Order: sequence, then C-alpha cells, then structure tokens
Amino acid sequence: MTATHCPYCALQCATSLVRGSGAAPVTVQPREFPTNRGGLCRKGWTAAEVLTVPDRLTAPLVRDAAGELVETTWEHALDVVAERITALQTAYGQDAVAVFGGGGLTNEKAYALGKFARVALRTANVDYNGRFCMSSAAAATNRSFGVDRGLPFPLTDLGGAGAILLVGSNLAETMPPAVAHLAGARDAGGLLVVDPRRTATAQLTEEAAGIHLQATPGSDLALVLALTHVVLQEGLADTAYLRERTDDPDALYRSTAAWWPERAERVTGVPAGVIRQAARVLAGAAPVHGGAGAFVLTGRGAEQHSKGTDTVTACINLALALGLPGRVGSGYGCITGQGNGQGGREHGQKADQLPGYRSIGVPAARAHVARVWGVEPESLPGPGKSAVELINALGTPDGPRALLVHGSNLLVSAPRLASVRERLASLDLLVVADVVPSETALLADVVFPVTQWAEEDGTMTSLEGRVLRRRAAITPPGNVRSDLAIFAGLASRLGCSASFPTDPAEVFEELRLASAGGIADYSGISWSRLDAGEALFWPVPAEDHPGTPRLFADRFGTPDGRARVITVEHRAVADDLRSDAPLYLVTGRLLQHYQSGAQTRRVVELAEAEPEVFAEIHPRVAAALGLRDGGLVRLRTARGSMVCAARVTGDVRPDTVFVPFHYGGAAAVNELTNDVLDPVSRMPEFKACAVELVAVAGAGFAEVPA
Ligand SMILES: Nc1nc2c(c(=O)[nH]1)N[C@H]1C(S)=C(S)[C@@H](COP(=O)(O)OP(=O)(O)OC[C@H]3O[C@@H](n4cnc5c(=O)[nH]c(N)nc54)[C@H](O)[C@@H]3O)O[C@H]1N2
Ligand SMILES: Nc1nc2c(c(=O)[nH]1)N[C@H]1C(S)=C(S)[C@@H](COP(=O)(O)OP(=O)(O)OC[C@H]3O[C@@H](n4cnc5c(=O)[nH]c(N)nc54)[C@H](O)[C@@H]3O)O[C@H]1N2
Ligand code: SF4
Ligand SMILES: [Mo]
Repeated sequence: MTATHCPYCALQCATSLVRGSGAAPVTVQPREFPTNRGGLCRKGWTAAEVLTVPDRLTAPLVRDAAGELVETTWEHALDVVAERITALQTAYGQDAVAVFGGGGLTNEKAYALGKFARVALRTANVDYNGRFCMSSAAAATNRSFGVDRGLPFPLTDLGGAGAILLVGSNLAETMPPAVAHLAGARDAGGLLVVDPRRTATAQLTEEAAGIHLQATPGSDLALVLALTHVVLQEGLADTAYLRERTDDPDALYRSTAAWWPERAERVTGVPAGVIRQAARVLAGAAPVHGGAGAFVLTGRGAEQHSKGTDTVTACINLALALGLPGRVGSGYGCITGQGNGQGGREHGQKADQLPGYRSIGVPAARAHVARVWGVEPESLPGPGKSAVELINALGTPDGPRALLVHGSNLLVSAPRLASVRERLASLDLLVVADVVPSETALLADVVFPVTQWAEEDGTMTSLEGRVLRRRAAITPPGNVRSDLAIFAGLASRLGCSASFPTDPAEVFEELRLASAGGIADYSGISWSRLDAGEALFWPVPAEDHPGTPRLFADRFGTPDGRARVITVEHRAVADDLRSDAPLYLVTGRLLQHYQSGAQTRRVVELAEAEPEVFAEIHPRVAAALGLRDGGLVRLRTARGSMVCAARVTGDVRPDTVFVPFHYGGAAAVNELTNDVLDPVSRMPEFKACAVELVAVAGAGFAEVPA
C-alpha cells in the first residue's frame, strides 16, 4: 500500500494505492486527510484507469518522411530534437526555442523545466498553463499583499466561519470533498454564491438561508464594489484595522462611493436589496462585529476575464474593509485549480519568475539563482512572453520556431483555437511530452512518453500552500521515462555543463537551495520531514522551522507590512453583447471531466457519464429559437462556431449560455472564446464573450457538417 495524493486537482485528496489484480495495476482508496476528510470525487476514485488506457504512450515517436508518427528509441528521439534545436538557435538565436509547462507537474519537474529553459536553452520564452488558471488572483494578491499563496490559511479554517462569499467558484463540482468545509457557514445562513448559473454550489445556499447572487457574466467587479459600498456606508467596516493594516483607507471610500446598490443592480441584474442583505450577512460574521469569522474566496468565474486582476482586487478590498485578511478564522483566498497549480508557479516556469517565487528582473534574485545553477547571472535571460502572447508569436518572423510542451493540451484548452492551430502548424519543430496522445501530441513532430503520478516520486503544493509527497507505487510501462530524463538528455546533447539530475529527490535538494530566502522558501522542507507526516506550509526557512499555515498575522508581504488599497473601476466584457450576438457565452467545468479531458475522456465511467459537449440554454431562449432539449444548436462568436446539443435548463440566466471546455476537435468551445488579455496578469477572457445561437435541423451531433 502506497500513501500518495490524487493526480488531478489542487485539493490533492489523500489516497492509498493498493496493488490491484488483473488489468488494473493499483486501485485507489481514499485516505483520511484534513482537506478531503476521507472523501474523493468520481475522478479520484477512477484515476488508476489512466495508468493503463489502451492508447497510453509507451515509446518515443518521431514523425517520418510520410508524415506518420512512428516509434523509435529514446536516443534517436533526443538526438533529433537536440539537432533541430541547435540548428534553429544557430540560425535564429536562443529565443527561437520556447517551452510551455503545466501546473500539473511536480515541483521537481516544474523546477527542472524552468532551469532547462534558462540554462540549457538560454531562452526567455518559457511560460505555462497556470497563466490560464489563477494568474489574475496571483497578480492581485502580489499587488495588494506582496505575497501570492492561493489560500494563506489552512482550508479547515473555513469550517468555523459564519459567512463565506464564493465569487465564481463551483466548488461542489470542481472540488466536491471541499464542500464539507462550507457546512458551518451554510448552516448559519452565511453561504453567499455569485454565479450566473444555479450550480450545485449555488444550490447549497438553498439548504439554509444563504444567498445565490445570480449576476450577469462579467459583472462581479461592479457587484463587489457595491458590496463594499454598503459595508462602508452602513458603518460596518473595521475602521481600526483599515487604519493600522492598510496604506490608504480613504481610497477605499473614494473608489466605492459611486457604487450604490441601485446602480450595481442595473449592471449585475442582482436586486439592490439582495446586494444590501448579502453585505450585511458577510459583515455580521466579521470579527469586528463579534461574528464567527468571514471569508471572501474567488474562483475562475471571477478571474478569467480581461478585468480579472481588478475583480480580485475588489474582493481583497472588501475583505480589507471587514478586517479579514491575517485574522485567524477569516480572510481572502483564491481557490487554486491544478494539482500543483500553487507549486507550479513558484519554481520558475512562469515567464517572469525564478525559483522561490523570485522575480527574474531583480539583480539579487538573478545572482542567487545563478549561483545555485553554477552560471553567470548575465547569462540568464530576462522576462519572456506570457502564454497567449507566446502562442500568438509562434512561427512569426521574430517569434519562436520550436516549442516544447510539458503538461498541457493547448489544442483544447487555449483560447481562440483557430489561431492556436495555425501557430502550432507554422512551427519548424513541435515536441510534446505527455502520458497519452492528446490532441496537441498528435500534432507534434516528436512525442516523448512520460511517467505519471503513481509511477513517480516528488512533491506537490496544494491549494493551501502545503507541500505534499507524491509517491511511486508501480514502475512505468514500456519505454516511459520522467520529464526529468528529457531535460537531462537534451541538456547534455546541447553541450550544457550544468547538472540536470534525473532523481527527483536530488532535484528537490537543489530546489531547496534555489528557493532559500525567496518568498516561497522551501529550504527547511525535506522529503524526510514530509515522510514523517509533518504538515509543512511554505515558507519554511529552516529545518527546525514549523512552517507557516497562516500568513499575514502581523504584517503583509509589502515593504511597510501594510496591505495596499488599490482602487479599481468596473468595465464591460471586451467582446460585449450586440444585436447579432445577444447572449453571453460562459465556459467552465463538469464534475466528471478534468481540464482538456486528455485523461478523463479516456476513463470509461467518466466518458459514459458525460460523453459529449452540450450548451446549457434557458427555456425562454430555447422557445424563442424553436429549440427542444437535446436539439442541435449552432453557437457563433466573432472567432468561430460550433454545433452541439442544447441542454435546456432554468438554472442558467436567460442572457447566458454555458458550455464545458473538456472536449476536443469540433467539440472544443475554445474555438469560440476570446483571447483578449487582462493587462496585468495576461489572463485571457475565457469566461465571457458575445454569442449568437441558431437552431440546427438534424438528429445527431456527428451528422452535422462543420
Ligand atoms: N471536475 C473538475 N474539477 C476541477 C477541474 C476540472 O477540469 N474538472 N479543474 C481544476 C482547475 S485547473 C481549476 S482552475 C478549478 C476551477 O474551479 P472553478 O473556478 O470552480 O471552475 P469553473 O467551472 O471554471 O468556473 C466556476 C464557475 O464560474 C461561473 N462563471 C462563469 N462566468 C462567470 C462570471 O462572470 N462571474 C461569476 N461570478 N461566475 C462566472 C461558471 O458558471 C462556473 O460555475 O477546478 C479544478 N477542479
Ligand atoms: N474555455 C475555457 N478554457 C480553459 C478554462 C476554462 O475555464 N474555460 N480553464 C483554463 C484552466 S484554469 C486551465 S488550468 C487550463 C488547463 O488545460 P491544459 O493545460 O490543457 O490541462 P490538462 O488537460 O490538464 O493537460 C495536461 C496534459 O499533461 C499531461 N500530463 C499529465 N501529467 C504529466 C506529466 O507529469 N508530464 C507531462 N509532460 N505531461 C503530463 C496530461 O495527460 C494532459 O494531456 O485550461 C484553461 N482553459
Ligand atoms: S476533488 Fe480533486 S483531488 Fe480530490 S479526488 Fe477529486 S479530482 Fe482528486
Ligand atoms: Mo486551472
């Protein structure tokens, strides 16, 4: 029996892998742990099936002269990639090769990827799919608090709260076992959920006297400004806290003064009375009023917008007004998404970051990391392009000509796919490392088969900033190797003398040194401490340091220790409604599938439960279109169109259509989404754009011409 954690989301539910019999090499059992309390969701229960899916990649593939991907040896595949990289960099410079990482990689893989890009390739062009995920919350918390750790408190702290405001998170489907931590607030009538859909999470508010604020997509910023307005106008703010712990309380009053609830009602569709009531419920639970504690939490619904950073900032300001951040049992937090979404952004996969959450532009940070890597600081590249900008530059005259992808299925999950497809096709070299032939891998020139969770050791950092051990239970099939072996094999072929260990334990020891003294300081964490069961939340600056479950108790991470009040203003969705596109298209997740679906669409039970894409449409809209439940509808935006079945439901706003993004090919909703970026975080606007609907005659999805 091997104690490890689920391969999928940031909740990182604890599991035990029991040796299986027959086809399954292991079976998954839930394990008692504070975040999942012995629970698992359906994806976790069935995760072992991905280890042995029939089309599991088991040998390297290189595209031959006839255009077919054919099996080959590791030596040959590595030679091919190294030769082409050398030729391209000689002709076009170091930045001609780009690397794209993933928030599902272990800390060790993420760290090695960033080092490989900066030291072996010496390219500035490295970024990762976390840019699509929590980058807006990361940018906002860095700006206000000087530190970005998704939840700066243990998840279990939620349990004692009297009120929780969830802005754009469908926790009941995206992290089902975490719902247990909402029970206290729910039973106290303090669960407040902002979502344009009556999701499973929104329905929890109906079990007691909670509130579902069913706001217009893209209107959260106005809503939160109004909530803050009510708190300040009704004298509910924690004025002593604002004075002592923030830099500019007056800015808060000034920036929200004009957002009276009646005005916000016109923008959000949420009745002014409901906005007032929600503000009072949240304030009533704040410590300043003797309440049990209050939290403001954001998910992707609030963040994946061209104003995502400012929306999170407004949420932080609301929390500051109530004196929540840094108080035990209260706070603001972002619910991180991918398994290692937190750790993945701390060790140098991001275009502007070095290990330890250091900034690549800061001379002292460069000097420290260069010393650990045994290179000159001047040899390290500067900041590179963010994910969407990187993709849009591929194959252009000054852009990268080669891309190495580790841990992302871009051809399903990136916005405005027509352009992604065109950019990937224009590359001289596309290399994809994956466990299965994902949509993106199938387009590659070279494919490397890599180890996955149950086959590897390493560490993951969960949504609460706690570092966890991933443990190998079985040996990988066929010719599968770790991503670490790819970095090592290519680095030596590229003539790089820096070390690229393939033993993850050795990589972690180096990561400790590289992170020492940084914001995300892992230097006091060792695998042996983790194996002994210690609960280590970063920063852990020394071996005898107990870790930091709660940040901001005395000071924030800003130079003067005070939280910054950043004033923000509401603005409209970039691709807003117009007469020929009168509805909002919003995208998101289903319980049964994970991300691009590369893994879960291959699990029979999950694929059967949600086999194909659909669009949630309000009955009034369906009636106007002459559309019945299950009938086919064409969705068209300024970027593309798709046909799918209508799921007619009163749970979605009449001005809103929801489509899950887990499906590939003609079923990929990202053909339609907008790649306009948030100016601060460079997050694309996945969550809202104008769409036109047309009913389509015909019986089955597959029979309809594209
Ligand atoms: N089952 C499952 N679980 C997952 C994942 C998965 O793919 N599948 N992925 C993991 C990852 S990487 C992530 S990032 C998390 C994401 O977890 P969540 O943030 O909970 O997931 P989403 O479904 O993307 O978005 C949440 C909600 O935002 C709503 N929404 C859309 N537009 C708006 C808006 O303008 N305002 C507001 N307030 N709400 C809006 C949607 O209706 C949706 O219900 O889930 C993690 N867990
Ligand atoms: N429209 C729309 N689009 C979205 C979103 C949305 O809400 N709406 N959400 C966005 C968000 S929050 C996210 S996080 C992204 C996620 O989207 P993707 O980046 O596509 O994420 P995954 O589908 O998890 O892809 C991970 C890939 O890595 C492989 N893999 C697993 N383990 C390893 C490993 O150890 N090494 C390597 N090399 N590969 C491995 C998996 O098999 C899979 O193919 O999607 C974004 N796209
Ligand atoms: S909630 Fe997340 S970590 Fe837990 S079992 Fe489901 S997918 Fe795995
Ligand atoms: Mo994510």
